[in-house]
Amino acid sequence: MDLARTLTEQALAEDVDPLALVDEQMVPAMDEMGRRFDCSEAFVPELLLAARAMKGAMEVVGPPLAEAGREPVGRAVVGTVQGDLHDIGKNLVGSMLEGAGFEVRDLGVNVPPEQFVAAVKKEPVHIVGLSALLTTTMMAMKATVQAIREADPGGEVKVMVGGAPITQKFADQIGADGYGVNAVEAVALAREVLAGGR
Ligand code: B12
Repeated sequence: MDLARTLTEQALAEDVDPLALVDEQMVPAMDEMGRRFDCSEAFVPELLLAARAMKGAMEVVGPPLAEAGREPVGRAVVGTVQGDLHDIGKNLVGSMLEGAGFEVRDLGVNVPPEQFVAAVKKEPVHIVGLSALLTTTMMAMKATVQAIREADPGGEVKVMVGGAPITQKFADQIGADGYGVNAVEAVALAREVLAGGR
């Protein structure tokens, strides 16, 4: 974690674009860890180390990413759905939204539907981003979309979904307003929502 932090600080000191650092170095590195895990070249302890390294690097790269934005352009709530503890992708989505100028409230991981509902009731929110990495938690995503719809019958709050097992088809099935394959698409979706395109 410390090494990742130091290397990230060095890269930023050398004027490497923070977005390029995330997109071209950090995300592909995590993808590579996923590939190794899939073919039993890496195991849970290595994954945890990689996740901690990613977290440390994100703590360094997050503020400059956010600075790249200006006045808040909109409000977003993000969280990983109930039963799911994966937060790297969700954190990336949150940081990228901040980078795009959104004010982001991160509810964390293992977030029950009622906590998302409480967050959208508390203050006006343009968009909610739900993340799920386990096939077993996809149903919690469905329940969360339903709960938000019931709490917001006028459809003011738009819901976007993402995470490795999520597809456009699944997003349509559960009635989400949008699906993004990565954090870059999450930003594009959020902008589209603000522009009234969804
Ligand atoms: C790192 C990791 C872990 C870490 C998580 C650390 C952390 N703090 O997040 C640890 C070791 C804790 C872990 C635990 C487990 N894991 Co795990 N894990 C992974 C791994 C290797 C990488 C996930 C990751 O961080 N990817 C990098 C990020 C950047 O990508 P991402 O999350 O997909 O996010 C991107 C997009 O999906 C998208 N996105 C994500 N969220 C959102 C939201 C919105 C709104 C939008 C638009 C886009 C979006 O944008 C992101 C950025 O580009 C994956 C394998 C893989 N290839 O995905 C397995 C994986 C997800 N894990 C898996 C499993 C089984 C588990 C465990 C059950 C293992 C166990 N037996 O204990 C536990 C579950 C714990 C729980 N209850 O959640 C399986 C899931 C299988 C399945 N079909 O459900 C996978 C696929 C591995 C495998 N091939 O078996 N895991």
